[in-house]
Amino acid sequence: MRWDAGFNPLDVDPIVQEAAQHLDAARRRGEPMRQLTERWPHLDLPHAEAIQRVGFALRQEAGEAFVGWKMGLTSVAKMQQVGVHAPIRGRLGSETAVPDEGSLATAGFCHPRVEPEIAFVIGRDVEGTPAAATILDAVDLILPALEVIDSRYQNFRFTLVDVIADNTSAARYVLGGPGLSPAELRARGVRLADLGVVFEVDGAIAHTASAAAILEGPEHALAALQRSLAAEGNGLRRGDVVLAGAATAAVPLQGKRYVRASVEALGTASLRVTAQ
Ligand code: OOG
Ligand code: MG
Repeated sequence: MRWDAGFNPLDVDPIVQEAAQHLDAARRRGEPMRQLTERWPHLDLPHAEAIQRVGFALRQEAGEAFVGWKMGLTSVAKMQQVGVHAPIRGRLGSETAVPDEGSLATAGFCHPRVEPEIAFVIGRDVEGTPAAATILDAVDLILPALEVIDSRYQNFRFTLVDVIADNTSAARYVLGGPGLSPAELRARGVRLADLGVVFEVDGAIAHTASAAAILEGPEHALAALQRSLAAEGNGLRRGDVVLAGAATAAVPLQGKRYVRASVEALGTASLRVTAQ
């Protein structure tokens, strides 16, 4: 096993190992499973993080590369949709990247949903816990993005522990463009939190939001992520991709043909959807 951060004794706990294997099988087969916390009610947040780590290490063993991080449940719309009211953090893998304007078949997933995102590409390693106001100094590019989420649990229902263990439902992501650097955004006199987000599904507007719906602005999601990494002696690294968390509720992907996220000043990210 290869680990993406320091060793944690929970990583070799047999229940953690078994839970990670179950989730990985559900992911590979596209067959939803029972919540882990129904079977093992004692599972807590450290277990959940360990299950996520072990699950991602299984994918790395199979050749997948770590690309970066995703924040989730950073907006009220998202928290209300899934009934879990705390921001969460997951890992992005190279096999889950879909090119902008690329196509994705819904076959093989459990019950995929799609949501609009704002992504950061990190330009330099981050140390300590910079405030939201200064963490953008470490960012190279801010991009419009889409995320496909696919809970590996039946009925897309889970507790906080379950969803963290399930790598925060991460399934696919699309980085759009053209994007702007934080300096270019500042030069336009625009604040990141003031950008409008329009989410279109099959040509109709499904949801609109302001980027301010993501915590107090997307840079706060980045600062919160860095705080959680720094607490483990880790940090954001040059080249990492980070999703800030959706500003709107997600929409079921099944039966749809085309989805597009437009973020004011940043551009668009889009995805063609097929059944097979
Ligand atoms: C959890 C993942 C949440 C976001 O952007 O809020 C997320 C879920 O809704 O299944 O990715
Ligand atoms: Mg998301």
